[in-house]
Amino acid sequence: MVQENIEQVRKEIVDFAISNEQTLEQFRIRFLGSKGIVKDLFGELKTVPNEEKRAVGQLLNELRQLAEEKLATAKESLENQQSNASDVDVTRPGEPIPFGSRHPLSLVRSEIIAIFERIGYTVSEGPEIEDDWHNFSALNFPPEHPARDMQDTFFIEKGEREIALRTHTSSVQVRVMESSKPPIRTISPGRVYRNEAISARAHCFFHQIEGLYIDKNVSFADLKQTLDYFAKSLFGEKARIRLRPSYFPFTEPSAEVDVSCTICNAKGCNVCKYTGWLEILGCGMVDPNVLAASGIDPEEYTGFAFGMGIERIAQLKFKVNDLRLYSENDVRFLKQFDGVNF
Ligand code: 2NM
Repeated sequence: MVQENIEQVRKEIVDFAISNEQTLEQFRIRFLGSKGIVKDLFGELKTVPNEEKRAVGQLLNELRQLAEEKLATAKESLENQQSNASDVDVTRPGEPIPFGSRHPLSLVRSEIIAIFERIGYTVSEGPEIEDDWHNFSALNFPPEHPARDMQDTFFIEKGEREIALRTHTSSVQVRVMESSKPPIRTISPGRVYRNEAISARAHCFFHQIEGLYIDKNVSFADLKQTLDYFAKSLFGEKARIRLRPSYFPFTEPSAEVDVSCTICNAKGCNVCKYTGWLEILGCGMVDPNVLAASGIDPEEYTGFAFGMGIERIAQLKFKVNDLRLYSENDVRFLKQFDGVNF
């Protein structure tokens, strides 16, 4: 019976294992060749009674299709195996992933923090969005001080509750004084905001580190000694400092601090404008009003504070002449700090 033969051949086609080019060709010849089984079966169609021809013909067509599909699929998968084998070396090591480098401001911040940690300072941080109390009032800024103007400060809310982007990290130190008892030795690194037009020498945000030391009998001499230690640690043993009288609302007396020019060793060059000195920070004895506002008794305690711009220090260390470079993320700038470490 042709029908029985067809069923047997169908099984044979399904079970036939094609594993390489030889078996592929054997399969083709056996089932689909000009003298192959499928052709033979078609030849037997004439022996089938007329009323069954149609049904048997249909079965034969399906059988041929099955064989053709199996041949095509096997051929394709063999070809894929070959191209994989020739093009891809699975043992080849991967492409190396390029490492980034640390940002110069991050490098300088880490170095400054490490210098103060060696003499017992801890790091404190606080919010960038501040209220008027912590950014201005507690720091002895009078109500009409120009820094409280929209022109200098980015205000978020005006009126009853004044909320602004902090203009210095002294606001963090007010929070530390409010929440802890002396002795206090802390440095506060962070981003601060000023409403200024962006240029090579000014930006609407920059980074500060401010320091605060409060205890019984803290003196101006302690401040000078601390800053001298700091300047020598940062710029080398040859570095010297000098203090010039200045004014800040939150300190009295106040001073600006210069370091001997690290470029020309104080002989005079265009970086120090032939003065031999570079300005690096501001400082002073914390005003008794600030201590009192933050809940510390100025009769019992005294303290000093100082503040510096990280961009300014990085500019001196790395000779960066345009502030905008720090925030443009140009890899040609950033990759110059690859491998720099403190
Ligand atoms: C400076 C200069 C002088 C300063 C003052 C305080 C606080 F909170 F104690 F009042 N923190 N930082 C200070 C003093 C900052 O930056 C140029």
